[in-house]
Amino acid sequence: KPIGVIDSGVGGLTVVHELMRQLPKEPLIYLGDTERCPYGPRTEEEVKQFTWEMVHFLLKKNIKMLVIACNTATAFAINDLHEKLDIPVIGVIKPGARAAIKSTENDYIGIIGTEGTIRSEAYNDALRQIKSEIEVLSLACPAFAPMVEKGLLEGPEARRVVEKSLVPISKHDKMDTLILGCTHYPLLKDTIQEVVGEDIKVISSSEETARETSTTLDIHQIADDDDQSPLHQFYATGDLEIFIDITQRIFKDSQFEVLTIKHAD
Ligand code: DGN
Repeated sequence: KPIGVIDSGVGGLTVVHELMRQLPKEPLIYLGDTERCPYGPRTEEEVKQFTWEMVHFLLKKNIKMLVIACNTATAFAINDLHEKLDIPVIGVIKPGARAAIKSTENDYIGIIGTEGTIRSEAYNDALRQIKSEIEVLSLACPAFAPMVEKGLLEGPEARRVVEKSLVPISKHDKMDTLILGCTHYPLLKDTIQEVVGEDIKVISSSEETARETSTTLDIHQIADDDDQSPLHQFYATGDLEIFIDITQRIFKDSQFEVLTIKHAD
């Protein structure tokens, strides 16, 4: 049985990339709701409804586990999903918070994410549950995910948008760790790192999320050993041309082949 992975668009592919690296035998089914991206400005109700629609699509594909590779959907829907689904559900916020706590040396952490994620304060809660004295600085960057969905990942225009958006935090002298609290942002990581400077550790939740997926799998069904090269399936709700282009760019240096990309009806 495959592991299902969802996101509002292409961002969750950064988590898929890491899942494939850490769990090379596991077949994955990805669904990106590219048609309705971004989720950031939407209401909690809308995000919940869209997330459930994606989950129902994947349940029909018989997934054994669900990874919500979207911070906005995790912030608004994870409790509901945990409660109502009888398969394991992994979000990206707790793993992201854990990675940041491991990284910070002065307990001063910055978070960038969508308006929804920042408004929900889900990261503040997750960080303080691990360590109560953490200082948090958060900033919504609504321009980033739409820019990534267009395939603009580097170059002068991307740099201009990132610089402008990060002004409120880029001169901060205490923050030593910055969480990329949206799965689209690792695709802009080099530009973000350049703008905030090399003294700040810029971290994403994908490694920790894949690790949590792997530990959870230990107690559930792991793929058969003879499943050497699993067949991954990638679905998008919107335009396939741009989805294929971005997918090829994300997986270009990878030994893994993206085998099928289909439109999710
Ligand atoms: N990739 C999604 C997240 O991690 O929150 C959100 C992107 C968006 O819909 N704006």
